[in-house]
Amino acid sequence: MGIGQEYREYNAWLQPHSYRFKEPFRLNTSPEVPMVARDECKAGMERLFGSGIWQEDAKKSVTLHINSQLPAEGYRLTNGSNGIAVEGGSQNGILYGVFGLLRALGIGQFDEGTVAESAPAVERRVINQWDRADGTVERGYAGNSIFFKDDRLDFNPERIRDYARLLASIGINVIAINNVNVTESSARLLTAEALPKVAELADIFRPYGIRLALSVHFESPVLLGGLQTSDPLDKRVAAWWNAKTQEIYQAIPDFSGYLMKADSEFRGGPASLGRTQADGANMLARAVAPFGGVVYWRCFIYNCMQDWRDTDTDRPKAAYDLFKPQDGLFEKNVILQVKNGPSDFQVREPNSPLLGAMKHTREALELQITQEYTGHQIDLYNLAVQWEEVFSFPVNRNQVLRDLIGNEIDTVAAVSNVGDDENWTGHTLAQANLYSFGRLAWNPRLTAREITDEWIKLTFGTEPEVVEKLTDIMMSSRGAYEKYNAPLGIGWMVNINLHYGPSPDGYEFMKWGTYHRANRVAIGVDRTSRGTGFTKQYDPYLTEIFDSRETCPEELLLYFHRLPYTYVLKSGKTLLQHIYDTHFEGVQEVERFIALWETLKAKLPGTTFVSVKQRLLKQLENAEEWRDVINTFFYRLTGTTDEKGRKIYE
Ligand code: GCV
Repeated sequence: MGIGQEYREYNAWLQPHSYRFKEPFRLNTSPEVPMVARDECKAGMERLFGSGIWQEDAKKSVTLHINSQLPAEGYRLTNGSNGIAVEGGSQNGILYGVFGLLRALGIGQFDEGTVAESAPAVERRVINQWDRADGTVERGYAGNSIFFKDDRLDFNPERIRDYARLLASIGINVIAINNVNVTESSARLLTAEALPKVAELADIFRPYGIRLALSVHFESPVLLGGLQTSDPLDKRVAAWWNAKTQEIYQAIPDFSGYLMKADSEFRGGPASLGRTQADGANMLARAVAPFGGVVYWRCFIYNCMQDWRDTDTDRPKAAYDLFKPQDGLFEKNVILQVKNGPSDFQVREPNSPLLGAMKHTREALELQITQEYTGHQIDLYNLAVQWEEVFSFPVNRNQVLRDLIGNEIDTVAAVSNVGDDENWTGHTLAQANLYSFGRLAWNPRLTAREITDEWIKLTFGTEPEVVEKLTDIMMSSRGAYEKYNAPLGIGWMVNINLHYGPSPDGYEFMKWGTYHRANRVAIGVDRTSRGTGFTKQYDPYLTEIFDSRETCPEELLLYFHRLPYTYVLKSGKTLLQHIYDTHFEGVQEVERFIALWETLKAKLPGTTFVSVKQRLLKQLENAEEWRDVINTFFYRLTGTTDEKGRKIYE
C-alpha cells in the first residue's frame, strides 16, 4: 500500500488517484501528534495528489494538532485561507481526523471555507474475526486467516499493519482476533507461551488506536488451569480467571476484554452447570474490571436441537426469554452482544426484540460482514442497504434502533469478511461491506447511498459514468439477492451447513430445528400473539403492527405469519405468484448487472473488471438455480402454475 503506486485491489479504499491541486502545502505538526497520523497524512495526500503536493516553502500548510476541547476520538477539519487544520481530541482523534480529511478530499467535498466536525456515536467499534487457530476462517470466503496458521499465531506484520490502517481509516477501535467457537488450541492463546505473540499483535494495532480482545473458552479453567470445574461461582475458578487476567494485562496493558460464546451450539457455559448467564459474565467482568476491561457476552443462545414435532419452542424467542429476566443483574462492564436479527443474519429479519429491551444492561449490536447467508462473497450484496434498514427499524412508537446507538447500545460489532486473499475480501466489491460497517459504526445516521458513494469514489475515482453505474449496481444488489432467495422473510432455504445455494427443505428435515412448515396449502410459523407469542416480546406498538397481516411490513409477512399461497398481497398478486415473479426478476437483475458491468470495461482497472465479472457470472448461475429450485418447490407443492406461463422446472 502507499505512495506512487498504481491501483491495486490490495489498497482497497486507500487507492492512489491523480487529482489536481491548486497549490502545494507544508506539513506542520505539533510534538504530541503521533507519528502514524503524520505519516498517514503525508502519504495520503501524496496518494491523492502526487508527491508535488508537499513543498517546504509553500504558502499554505496542513496543520495537525490536538485540541482537548473536542471529544476524545473526535476531530475538526478547517479549510481556511492559510491552509488546512486538522484538530483531534486525542492522539486517536487526530488520526481519525487525518483519515477524515483524506476521505473528504478524496470524494471532492472539502473546498476552501469548509469546516467539518465529527465524533463517533459509540465508544466501541469492534471487529470480530472468526479465525481459527488452524488457519481456516469459519464462514470465511476470502482465503485463510491473516493471523493464524498450524495451531498458532503466525502472521506477516506488514499485512497486519495494512489491515490496521484500513480499520483505523474507518474508525474501528477494537478487534477480537479469534473465532467465538473457541477450540482447545485457540483457548491456548491465554497461556504464558502464547501471550508474547498476542502482545506482538497488540503492539502492531496499538498505534492505530485499535485494542485487542480475545474470544475465550468457557472451560479454560479446566482446559488450561487443571481445575475440576469451570463453575463461575467456585472461588478457585474466579481466582484462576483473576490471575490469568492479570497476566494478560501485564503483556497487553490496553487489552479490551473477553468475548464469550457460552451455552450455544454445543458449547459449554454457565447454564450447563446450573448457573445463570449473569453468573458467568459477572465472574469474568470482575476479573477485567480493575484494568478497565469489558466482557462481550454473546446472546446467541437457542435450542439447536428442536424436535420438529415441538411447536411450542420458537427459536427467535430464545434470547429474549433467557436474558430479559436477568436485566439489571449484570456487572457494569458486561456488554451483551446481540445479533441484529432474532434468527441468524438472514437476508430479511425483523430486529431482535432484545435490542433496547435491557434497560439496565449495556448492549452491543452484532452485524455480520462476512456473507454467510448473503452470497459467500461470490454474489454481490451491498450490506449497507440492509444495515440502513436495521438502524431504521422501530423500537417503539417514537424511536428507531439508530436512536439507541450511543445510549443503551454503546458498542457496535461485526464479523469480519477478511482473509489472506490479495484483495482481502474475495469479491473486490465486498470491500464495500467492511468500509460501510466502520462508517456506520462511527455514524449510524449515514445512508447506504452516501456510504456507497464515498466507497466508490475512494476506490475507483470520481468519473461520473463509473460512479453512476456502480451506484446503481451496488444499491440494487441486496434487493436482487433477496428476490431470488427465500421469499418474504421466511429465511433458511439454503443448503444446510454450507449456507450457499437453495435447498428449500434442507433445514426442514434435519435436526438443527429451524422449520418453515410449508405444506401444499400454506407456509410459515404463526409467531403472533395468537401463535408462538414471539411478537409479544416487542413494544406493544410493534406487537400490534406485526400481529396483523394487514399492517405487518410485507417483506416480513412470512417471518411473522403462516399464510396460504392464495393470500393476496398489496400488489394484488397471490403469495405464490409473488414468489414466481420475484424469482424470475432476481435473475433478470443479475443479468442487468452483468450488462452494466460490461459497459465499464474501459473505465475500470483490468484486474478488477475481470475478477468481478467472473463472480457475477457465477452469481448468475446461482440465481438461476435459486429461481428454478424455489419455483419448482412451490409449484410441486401447490400444483398451481405461473400466471405468465413461464417455464418452471417440474
Ligand atoms: C461462529 C451461526 C453460524 C456459525 C457461527 C454462529 C455464531 O450458527 O453458522 O458459524 O459460529 O452462528 O454466531 O456463533
